[in-house]
Amino acid sequence: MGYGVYTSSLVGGNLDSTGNYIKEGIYQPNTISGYESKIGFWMQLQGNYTGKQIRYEMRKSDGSVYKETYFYLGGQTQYAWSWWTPDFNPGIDVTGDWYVRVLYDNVEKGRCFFNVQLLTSNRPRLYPTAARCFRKSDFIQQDLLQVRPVRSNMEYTLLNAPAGVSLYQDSTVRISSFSQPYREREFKVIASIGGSATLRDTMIYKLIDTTKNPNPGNYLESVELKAKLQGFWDGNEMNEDTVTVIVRSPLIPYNILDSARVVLNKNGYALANFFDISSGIFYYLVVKHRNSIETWSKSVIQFETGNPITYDFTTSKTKAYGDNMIYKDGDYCFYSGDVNQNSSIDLTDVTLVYNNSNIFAAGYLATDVTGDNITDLSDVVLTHNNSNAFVVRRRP
Ligand SMILES: [Ca+2]
Ligand SMILES: [Ca+2]
Repeated sequence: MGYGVYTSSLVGGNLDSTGNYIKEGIYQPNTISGYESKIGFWMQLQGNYTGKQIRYEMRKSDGSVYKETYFYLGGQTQYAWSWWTPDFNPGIDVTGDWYVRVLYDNVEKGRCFFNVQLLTSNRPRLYPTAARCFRKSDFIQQDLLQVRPVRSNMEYTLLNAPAGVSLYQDSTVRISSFSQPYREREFKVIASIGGSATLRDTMIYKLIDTTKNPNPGNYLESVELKAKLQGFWDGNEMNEDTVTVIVRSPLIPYNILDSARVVLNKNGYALANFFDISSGIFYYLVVKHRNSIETWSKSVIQFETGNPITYDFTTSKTKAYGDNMIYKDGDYCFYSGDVNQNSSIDLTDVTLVYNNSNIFAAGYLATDVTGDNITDLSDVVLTHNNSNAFVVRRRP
């Protein structure tokens, strides 16, 4: 499990032989700390050796067999490989002096070369004690995570964990209950050395509530959003910025059911994912931005299982509830200028922008309604125009 780049310790090496009957190769990796539970063997043979057996033996330095595995070469391929997942506790027993013996089953004269790779890592790796229980579609109530190599200063954090999942005494994942509204839910445990962005590992858990109907709904729901921000859009490109996409109930009081923070790119696109809603049910889609008027979808929408839906605000002002958008350079845009996010653009906002423009305030500020990281007269003018037009939020 986990992300990132493995550091491969290459042992063995290439063997180029034109001799008769290569029966055995001995590869001496010397001392290796194999912290991986998975050891990769990879072999390339030139010639058709379909059906031939390749056997790998891990032997201790005294010659005794420690573990062995084998596989048969498939047809029509010159390449063969095998993953071997020993059932021993990784990071302990495999450490030491040992070697790999590779046996060929009657491989004929030819040119052979192969690598045996041990995958090890310089960064901490997480191992679930109950790993087998956490595979897809399984659900257990507790798992103790172990980290190898043993490090001090480890930090454990949960990411996107649903309610009921907690970390106990740092490294024990506890799932107290799973009466969730969704059928599937993924969450992550991240272990890092002192919060390091690189010296870390991620364990992914997938919880599946098999009591819930798998179809429709209760999966990840997504919307491909297109929206433009009036001040940020110059008719050619938009200055990128973060927005919050909110999914609300279709009925009074239109409760917030889920939300996602995404970046609208220069074309006004963003993909927003939601975990706590279902397909086949109607929702309002709401977009909030630091200095735009909160804008609601014209009417309720439905998500689809398995495919993102598309919602494009830019094609018509009628895409917004109350037709609450302004046309600018080819696209309909969210009104800019609600600097204090009180759902109206008025003199208060103009004053805030004006004050910052007097000192040419630079940086990521709410008063920068054009998104160019400077608050100046252009921001004042835009906010002032929308204030004169009494722009306010429109919602059901
Ligand atoms: Ca305002
Ligand atoms: Ca500006």
